[in-house]
Amino acid sequence: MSAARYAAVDLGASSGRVVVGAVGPGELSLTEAHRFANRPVRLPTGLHWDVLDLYAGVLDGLRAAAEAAPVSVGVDGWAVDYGLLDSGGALLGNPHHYRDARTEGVAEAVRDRIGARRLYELTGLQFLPFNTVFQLAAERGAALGAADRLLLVPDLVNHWLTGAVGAELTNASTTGLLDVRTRTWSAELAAAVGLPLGLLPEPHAPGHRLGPLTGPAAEHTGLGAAEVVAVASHDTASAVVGVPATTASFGYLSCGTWSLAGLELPAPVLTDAAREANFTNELGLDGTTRFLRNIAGLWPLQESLRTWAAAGTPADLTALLRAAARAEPFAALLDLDDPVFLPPGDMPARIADYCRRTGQRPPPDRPALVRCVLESLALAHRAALRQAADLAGRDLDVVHLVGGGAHNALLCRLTCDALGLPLVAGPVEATALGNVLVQARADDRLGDLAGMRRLIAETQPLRRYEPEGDAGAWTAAERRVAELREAG
Ligand code: ADP
Ligand code: LRH
Repeated sequence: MSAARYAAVDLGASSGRVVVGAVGPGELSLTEAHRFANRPVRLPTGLHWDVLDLYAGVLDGLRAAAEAAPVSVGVDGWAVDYGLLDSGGALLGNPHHYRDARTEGVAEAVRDRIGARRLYELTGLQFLPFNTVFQLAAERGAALGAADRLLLVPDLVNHWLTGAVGAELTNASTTGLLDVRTRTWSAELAAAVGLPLGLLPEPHAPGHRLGPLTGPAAEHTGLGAAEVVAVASHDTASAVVGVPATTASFGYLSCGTWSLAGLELPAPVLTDAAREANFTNELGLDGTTRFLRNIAGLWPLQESLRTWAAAGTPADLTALLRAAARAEPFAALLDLDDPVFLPPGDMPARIADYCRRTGQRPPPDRPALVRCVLESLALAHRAALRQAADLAGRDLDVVHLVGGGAHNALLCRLTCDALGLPLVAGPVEATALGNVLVQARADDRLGDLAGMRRLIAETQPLRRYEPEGDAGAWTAAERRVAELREAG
């Protein structure tokens, strides 16, 4: 059987890409057809995604992919954000960015009104101020009243490509509106934020066929013969599919703009301890649970690079990482859960302020700042994965780090040492691979999840790290971060 090709659209917070995956017996390869920047826009109404520009990137990418004659197209993207459509199908305004400040205070008020315990019992989700349920409670203006449908971003793209309306389950599980046990929309929660339940479309599982590309999408891309298949449309769910695990006792770090640190489990963990530790139970492929915590990830580094570039003094990331590897270890540390690191802005200034506020010397130069961010991230990785294993009663024998962070050898080394476990870095494009493999399975080319992962492990370049260095130094650093958190 020769290889078949599938087009994967992956919309990340920092960039979007369309890749073509070729899948055959013992064969799996990816070719990038198109990559485009994802540049949020600040309007008087707040911080928005430029969703039409992103969709233009999707169409251009699919047109470039058409040459490979893909059997199908799958779309994944970041979680929680949505577009509202009126009864004629028109988009009611540009979707807000989850980093927009409009949920400040609102999220806490909704949580307190419903009760943190009840929310967790119903949804199993960690409290993040931008969960869809809180964004809806913060909706101002007329859009919600005029809306006929709410579509999460990948579902919106699927709708524009095919006309189909639906809610893919892995992404629906991030909204704070899906009942974690029944996997249907919760009428109680929708009512609690004044959302008419009818706005939420019928959920479907990954593998569901949405139909062929139609209308302008088919015309522009030349892909009228291809079908759109629902994949695990939450990018993190696709990334977890793309983890090249070969044993059952693995932890993962899906590390890009965010780091998502956790375990794959057969069922949710809904204990008080899991809630208090703010762990989430999002849905994965084949009914699995993604038991994980969000960590700030590479965002503080990304925002620092953006700040320097905007000031006319851009930095070269490769050179900077080389210098950071030689910088003084553990000079200053950050509690990356501190809300000051969430919104866009002048991150180097914020890091310096944070250090002053916590009685530490601000990083004296850029390499020191990068070292401080990466060590803090490695410590956050350690804390989250150890806590996940504890809460789930599991032992870990290996950690997989996938996503753009796998390019960052210093981060991989620090994370491996902090955890004291072997770490396998790669694939960088785990999300796109997970997307492609779910399409290939819908095309009867592949079997179970373990088989998909074996194929990735056998075909993709991976780098293995073994723990080195002084384990005691990491324990001492962990204690310092705990003290910073208590003091903050
Ligand atoms: P997202 O899907 O959230 O947009 P990605 O998985 O694409 O994120 O990861 C983006 C991050 O990967 C960047 O912020 C950067 O820190 C890191 N990265 C990408 N390429 C490199 C590289 N060549 N060296 C080091 N880090 C890299
Ligand atoms: C990563 C991600 C993450 C969500 C966040 C909004 O891209 O989807 O899983 O929590 O974006």
